[in-house]
Amino acid sequence: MRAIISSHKNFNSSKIIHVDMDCFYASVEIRERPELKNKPVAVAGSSASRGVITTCNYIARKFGIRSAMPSITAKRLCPHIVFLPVNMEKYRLISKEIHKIYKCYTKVIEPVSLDEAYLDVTNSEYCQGDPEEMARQIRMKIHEDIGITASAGIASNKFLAKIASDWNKPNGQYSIPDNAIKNFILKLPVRKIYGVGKKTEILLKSNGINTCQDLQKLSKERLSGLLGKYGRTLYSLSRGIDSRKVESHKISKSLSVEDTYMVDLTNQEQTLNELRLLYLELIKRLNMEIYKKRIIKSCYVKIKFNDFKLTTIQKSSEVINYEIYANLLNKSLLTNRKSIRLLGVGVQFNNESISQLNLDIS
Ligand code: TTP
Ligand code: MG
Repeated sequence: MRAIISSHKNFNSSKIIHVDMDCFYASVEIRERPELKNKPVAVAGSSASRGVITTCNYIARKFGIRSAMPSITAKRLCPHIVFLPVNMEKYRLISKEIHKIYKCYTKVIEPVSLDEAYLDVTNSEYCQGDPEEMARQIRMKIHEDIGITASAGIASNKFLAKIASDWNKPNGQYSIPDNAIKNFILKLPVRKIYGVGKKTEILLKSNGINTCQDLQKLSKERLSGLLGKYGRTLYSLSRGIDSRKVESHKISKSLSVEDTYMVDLTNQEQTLNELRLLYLELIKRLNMEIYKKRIIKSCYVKIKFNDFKLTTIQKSSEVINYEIYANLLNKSLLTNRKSIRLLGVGVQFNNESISQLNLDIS
């Protein structure tokens, strides 16, 4: 008998689930080393010069340890912390396995990163169309089949679903039914809204705006005056309105690889060596199935200096090779003599046409 897809009583229009693994890289590593389950664990860069923490388990978080913190700081906060190296290949494989679970519930899946995805289950017949039950089952399957925990958020749009998945973390889920949006949104701090970074938060706070309730008091025009085009987006988001669709075939505009160094890079030879490592990783990723048919439009190098000044230099090119990146880097080093904290290499894609990628691994 065909199950009836109800417009579920709590979600009248769309039903979106946002799923996010708990301390993803750390959970994967601990899964293979259960003796570490009750110890503080951090996953950090693989070499001494890359000692920045990617993530840590929730025991380590109690000591104040966070992503992007230098390992040395973490060691000071928690001397008995266990460091484990990053293994991207492994995380990619596990991410694929997790996606197989999602596919049992819907075809409309938008991956955001290896550990995060939006699922549009509006037309899904499973669990009598109950998105909360679907989220519970998905989380249970991830736990049983993969051996890690995930959190989920359920709402009628992406913005609220994402906020909800963070609400009962770790290993929890939270729903924002349509009739609860109005109250839920009022107390939400502006920093929780996507697109509001540090600078925007400071600007809003200096205008006495701390929560969505404060934002709701401003007209569209006033918000546009403060923040340009994004002001109009904020006008909607602060009312819990978000019309972005879950896009299962979203085409990325760029791909990049970067690293933050615990010890700044100070000489050209060392910097070029690190650049080569990043370049090789970029090539590896470009060879993945999803990028193989993309045409490159330009190559770029991103540098953050030790005074936190950020610069990006790019060159139009349909081919990519190490020399292009080395030249871009050297050009930037001619005008900047400061030491380097972060280095990144990337490509921008031509989104109009998709054909064979031209790679040169020299
Ligand atoms: P997140 O989902 O932001 O973090 P998390 O899964 O580790 O923890 P949470 O329980 O809060 O969701 O990121 C997913 C993975 O991305 C994370 O496991 C490691 C990686 N990552 C970095 O490499 N650097 C970073 O600065 C962050 C934030 C994440
Ligand atoms: Mg996560």
